[in-house]
Amino acid sequence: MSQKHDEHESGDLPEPRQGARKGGISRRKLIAGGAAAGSALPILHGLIPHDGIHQALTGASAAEMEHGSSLDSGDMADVHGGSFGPGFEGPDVDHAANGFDPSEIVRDFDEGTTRRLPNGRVLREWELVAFDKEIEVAPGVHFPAWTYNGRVPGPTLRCREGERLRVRFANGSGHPHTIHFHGIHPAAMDGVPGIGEDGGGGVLATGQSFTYEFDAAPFGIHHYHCHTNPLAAHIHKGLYGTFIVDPARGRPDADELVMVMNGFDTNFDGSNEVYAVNTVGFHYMRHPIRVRRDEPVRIYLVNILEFDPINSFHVHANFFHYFPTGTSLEPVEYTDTIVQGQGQRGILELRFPYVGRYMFHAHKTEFAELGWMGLFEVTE
Ligand SMILES: [Cu+2]
Repeated sequence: MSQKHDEHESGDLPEPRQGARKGGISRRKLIAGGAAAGSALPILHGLIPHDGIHQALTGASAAEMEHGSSLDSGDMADVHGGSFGPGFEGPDVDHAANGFDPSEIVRDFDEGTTRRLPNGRVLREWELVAFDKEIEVAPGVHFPAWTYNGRVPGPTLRCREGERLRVRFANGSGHPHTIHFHGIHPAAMDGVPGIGEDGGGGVLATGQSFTYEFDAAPFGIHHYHCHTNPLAAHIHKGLYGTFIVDPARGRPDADELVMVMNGFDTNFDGSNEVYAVNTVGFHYMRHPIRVRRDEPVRIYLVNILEFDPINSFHVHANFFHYFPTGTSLEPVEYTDTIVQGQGQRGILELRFPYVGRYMFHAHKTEFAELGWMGLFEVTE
């Protein structure tokens, strides 16, 4: 699927080659180095520059190039012999230093604060602050992120159809940013450079702030992200989050989860080295998502992945009902795999009839092997 590396889409493992620049490590080289499921973490740890942007800017040292090359030939056996257990028992990322934990993000819905307006409508308010922060996206792999409220993805904003919404945004980052919401709203509230500056909106320089205000419509699962140019950089650095508008009459009770499919170009070569749900590669392999047998589970799924045209979601040993964009209460598909382009999202509803551990992952094998896989742990 990669647009940039189609010469390698042969089905065979490609020959190791030098990366595009600087650190000399491409994701294809990661795959060639034997990033099978069980060995991917050590491979990632060994190959990706640990010091993020600083190292990428100065270039990798000769010793690190040697380190990377030495892995190319030595791990082919892992491609054929990998298992899911080994590789997930070593050091974890430092969630405390990150300031967020994907095991909490997956069930963290931010409903803001509400009050009743004189006309009877509910006014719902949030405060978002953009700031720069280094985060650890796989054990030992650091990334110089730009964040909303210090986390990637940003908070999952949740409201109800018909409410009035007010989002006060302050830009504390060293770069200009906006918040562009998906949904229906006036142009001045669209968070796009060159539109809305007359009213104090549009692109916001460091230290500036703006309050976005609009109605919650339509109901469904949407998202928000920075819309400053260059857009790929501003999105993939981490400025995005999920925006859920519940239908006025609500949805049936369920164990609700939010999953943002994302990735990170840790060596700035224009392609991702780490893929994930909710930022940390392989997190839910180390920390399975616990759900109850026969209880309804609802997954709010968003694809914000940059640089790759398509992402996908597959669950093992089960099927789900799929509601694209969540804008209908009737599912359109009963399946075990869906694909989403960037910006697409949808709601998945399912039950697990049997206890046990069940994988979920991108059905793009390369993404799965570079971090986008996890487990549901179904208990009584
Ligand atoms: Cu931005």
